[in-house]
Amino acid sequence: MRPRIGVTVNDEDKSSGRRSGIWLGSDYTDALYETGAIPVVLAFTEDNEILDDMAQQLDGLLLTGGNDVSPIIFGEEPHIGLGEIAPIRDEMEVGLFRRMFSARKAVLGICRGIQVMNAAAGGNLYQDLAREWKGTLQHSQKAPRDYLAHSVLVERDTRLFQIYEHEEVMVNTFHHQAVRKVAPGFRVSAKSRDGLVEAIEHPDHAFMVGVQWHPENLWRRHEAHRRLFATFVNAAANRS
Ligand SMILES: [Mn+2]
Repeated sequence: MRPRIGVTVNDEDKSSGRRSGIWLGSDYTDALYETGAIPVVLAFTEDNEILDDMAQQLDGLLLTGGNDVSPIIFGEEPHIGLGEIAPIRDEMEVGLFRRMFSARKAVLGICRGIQVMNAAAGGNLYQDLAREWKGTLQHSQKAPRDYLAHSVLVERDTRLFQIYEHEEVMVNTFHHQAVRKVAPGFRVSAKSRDGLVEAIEHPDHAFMVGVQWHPENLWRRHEAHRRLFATFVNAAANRS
């Protein structure tokens, strides 16, 4: 059976600026179809009973990219460089993540997704790298989505290294927030050359991985990035 992977969405269509809808780049769902899963696109709800059922019915969860994460989740006031947030999305993703984590089901967090994962598990974030981070690399590339803009250094004894098989991996980068304090139980699996956390994982879970880059824009041309989705889907399938 193909595993059912829940996929979270944006509350805005960036191409039209339209509100009160749902929007999701099809690169995510194509990656899941390609690697043998059924993507289940999750419309917004804050109903806890629905979230209970949702988590129970899903084999895995893909937390996708999008707006900034509200600092309320990690107990901070909004700093001056905080961008646009999506409170309903925050609420739903944090609730769903915690349920999937407790059930030890597979979770992959991408960009905003690694940030939600880290904040929901008790870590915190840089709200705005330009103001709060002293590194020198550009993390918001001004290049096409599939351009490999900077390298990350992968820790050898990690799940991520098993997938990427190299200590140095080229990635794209579209973020102005990032993991600051890593959540308890998680570990850093990759950093950029200016020392920023670019990937985390939980060593006690079969697949609990967050990456700051956007593999959904890279898997068509780069096998290692495709393998990230394939490993995630396999882990979800083994539970279903
Ligand atoms: Mn980056």
